[in-house]
Amino acid sequence: MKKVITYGTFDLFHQGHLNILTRAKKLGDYLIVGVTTEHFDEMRGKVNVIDSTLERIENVRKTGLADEIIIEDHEGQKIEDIQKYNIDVFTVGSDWVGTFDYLNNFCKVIYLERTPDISSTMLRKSRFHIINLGIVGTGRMAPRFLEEDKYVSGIHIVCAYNIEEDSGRSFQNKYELPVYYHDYQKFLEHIDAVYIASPNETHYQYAKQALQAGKHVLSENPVGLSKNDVEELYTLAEDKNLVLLEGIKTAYCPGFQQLLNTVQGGKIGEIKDVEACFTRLANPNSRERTDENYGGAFLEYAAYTLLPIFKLFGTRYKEVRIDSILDEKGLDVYTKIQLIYDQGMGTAKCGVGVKSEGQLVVAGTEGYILAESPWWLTKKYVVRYENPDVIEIFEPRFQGDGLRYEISEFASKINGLERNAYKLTKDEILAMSEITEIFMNKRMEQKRNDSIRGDRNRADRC
Ligand code: C2G
Repeated sequence: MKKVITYGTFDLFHQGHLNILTRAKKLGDYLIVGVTTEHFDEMRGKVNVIDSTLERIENVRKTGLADEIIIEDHEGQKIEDIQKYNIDVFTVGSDWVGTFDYLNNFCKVIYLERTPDISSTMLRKSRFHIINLGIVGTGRMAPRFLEEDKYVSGIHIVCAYNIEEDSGRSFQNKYELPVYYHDYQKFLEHIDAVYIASPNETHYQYAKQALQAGKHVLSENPVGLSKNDVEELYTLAEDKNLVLLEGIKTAYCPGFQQLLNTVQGGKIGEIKDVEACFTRLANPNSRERTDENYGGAFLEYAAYTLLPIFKLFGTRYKEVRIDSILDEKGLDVYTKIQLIYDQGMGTAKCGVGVKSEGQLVVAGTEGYILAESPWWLTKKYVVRYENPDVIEIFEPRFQGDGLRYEISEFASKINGLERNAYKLTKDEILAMSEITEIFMNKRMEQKRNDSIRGDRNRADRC
């Protein structure tokens, strides 16, 4: 009996898929079809497959052409399968010519003519219209966004906006993307959605204008500096049926979701303490170290460190205490936020001029979870117990620099595929903005005191 094997995602099953399976079947007596898992597709850069693995398997089954259907979930599996199933022929479409020649060492490789003018990508595009997106701010985040966006189909970056013409122009030259200066409304007219990566204090205004103009918003954190402002933006988005997503990347990373599930599954008993730390020694000339009003450690990293605390203890804390170490300009180089709950406590530490161990520790009554730096991408975490010899290691999937998960969530929400906001809830964002407001008020008060003290010193000298 001649055995044939072929593989595919088979998303939005179409004529091209049917043709290849029909032809593959004719190459032998027994056809095995490998259908990819979401995990495997993500590993190879296909992030927004629409149909679930089960739906895709069902569609292959319904053709009646496969004698056996298997799951493909890891790199290197093809060789294993060929040997395990005693395969004579491996076949795949002509879009892969050359790629699988190495399998000739194990069986015969045949590339079949690909059906022209049809593909899952085309169908995805016709089902969901392409989202034309504009980037606000052409600083450090914009190039990263351009790079990671390539892995999310359905979002097309069409232009950028920068109030500063010089930096806009150099971005335009490098990335060949039209950049609008000065006229934000004109920029908005060309797009369906914005990604806001401008300085902290400008997020709110840009987001508000975009929402008022009927555009979806993905904003770097914090989207507003007071609870009222953030609430206003959410209400505006809800009223207009628009997506407003805050760019706290950790929330969308698959590993972070898995870590939360591990804790919530009860592995370490009842959670009593969550401690998260994120520090980076920023360049002394950087915005974080020089902008006296909107720089500093809190505005840079507090949201990331508060996230696991809110996720695990909720947003109804009893007390909050914020302490900062300030530099000579009054900027917080290191900030510690302590939250007291009925059931436990949380500490969030962040720094831009003080270095510490960047880790997340979740302490429970039966053990603890440790995620080492960069825990905010959550590529790995361990569960440990009283017995030091027992260590469970988790290494979740992770691709690129994490931004693609956030972009993919944004696209899914706009397309109505992902309605549930459990990864980052409005409640959590509002609780963060409440703490941001306390911090900003403290900063303002300290500035007032400093200036009164300065005036007095000057008066004393006179
Ligand atoms: N195909 C085709 N004609 C099309 C579209 C797809 O012949 N118009 C073929 C592909 O060449 C592939 C199969 O249909 O052989 C499944 O295509 P996809 O679902 O796009 O899966 P793909 O990413 O090609 O997976 O391990 C996975 C395999 O390597 C291929």
